Amino acid sequence: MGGLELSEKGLSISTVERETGLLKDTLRVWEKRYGFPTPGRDENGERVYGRDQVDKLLLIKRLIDRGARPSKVVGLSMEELLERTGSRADEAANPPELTEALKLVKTHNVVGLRNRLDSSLLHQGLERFLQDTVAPLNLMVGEAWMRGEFEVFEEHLYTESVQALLRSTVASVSRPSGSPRVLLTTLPGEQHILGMLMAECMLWIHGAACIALGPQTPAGEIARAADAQRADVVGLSFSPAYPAHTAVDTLVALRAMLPPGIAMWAGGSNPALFRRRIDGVLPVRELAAIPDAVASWRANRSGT
Ligand code: B12
Repeated sequence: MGGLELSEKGLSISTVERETGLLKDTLRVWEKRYGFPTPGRDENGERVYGRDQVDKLLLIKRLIDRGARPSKVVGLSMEELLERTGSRADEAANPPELTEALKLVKTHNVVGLRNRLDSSLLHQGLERFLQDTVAPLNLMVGEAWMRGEFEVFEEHLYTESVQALLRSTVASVSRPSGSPRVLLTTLPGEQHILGMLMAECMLWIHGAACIALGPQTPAGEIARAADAQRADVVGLSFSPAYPAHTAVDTLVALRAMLPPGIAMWAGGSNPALFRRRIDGVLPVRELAAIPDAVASWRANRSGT
């Protein structure tokens, strides 16, 4: 997924830290304590990791985020990790129309995929489509990529198809006069945009107005845009791939740049958003929490 810094020998420890969210120190300690990961060395004696090791580390991280102890999971095989993370079991439980959509991506049938998605949208309506089709499909595409079943370009085919459909739908429901006015973007380095786009759809459905800046806006620019656009809320999206410390540091810095009257919402499944409270920043774990966030903002604004 995305342009990784893959030299012929493998990935540097910094890249692995960024991709997995596991600190360099943790990677070194595990190597010594549990005999995994097992990096090679480059010509300068620096550690280099293979893609297969990074895939395993992502699964280990996921189990640890759910409360597992490193001593119980770091030594497991890929098979065992897939079982424990539920990737295998989930696959069998997927609704057939989602499995079919995934097959259409795999066979590069973009027209078929668009038709499949259009039809689900018409049947389900936008809100259910986001929650019951797009959200689980994102997970399935991510899992398939982790099992090595999807190429980068296939993921791009998927993202582009969903993105095109959501954008055209948003264009038909936008009401510029809604409130709150939410400025939406991601921070530099965050290429995942579906979360932001899904949040935008959900906000429109619930009567808010969105100003979409697209992805990767530097904090200073976000503050200037919020002022120029008279935004009530700055909404940012963080995928689990985004480095935890950068997310927290930048949220704190941006909070200090924005006037107190502008709220900040940080959405997405990045665990850093939920580990510890960040003053003046509302974490939004899932789409279903958006209506409450909007209602609380309105209640505060009207002083009730
Ligand atoms: C498509 C995709 C890509 C595409 C993105 C294309 C694009 N233009 O968006 C590409 C190919 C570029 C890509 C790249 C990478 N990806 Co990727 N990607 C995905 C995938 C399949 C879906 C992406 C997505 O947008 N998800 C994020 C959103 C939709 O979900 P969410 O965070 O749970 O957010 C929900 C709510 O919280 C809410 N929400 C989100 N934002 C906001 C904001 C506000 C304001 C509000 C109110 C609510 C809200 O809405 C969402 C609805 O469900 C996911 C799989 C997955 N499980 O998500 C992997 C995934 C996120 N990627 C992953 C990885 C590792 C990467 C790469 C590091 C891979 C690499 N080796 O290069 C790069 C990183 C690129 C970068 N620097 O950002 C991992 C992250 C794992 C981890 N723990 O670190 C995942 C989880 C896949 C996996 N299972 O391993 N990826």
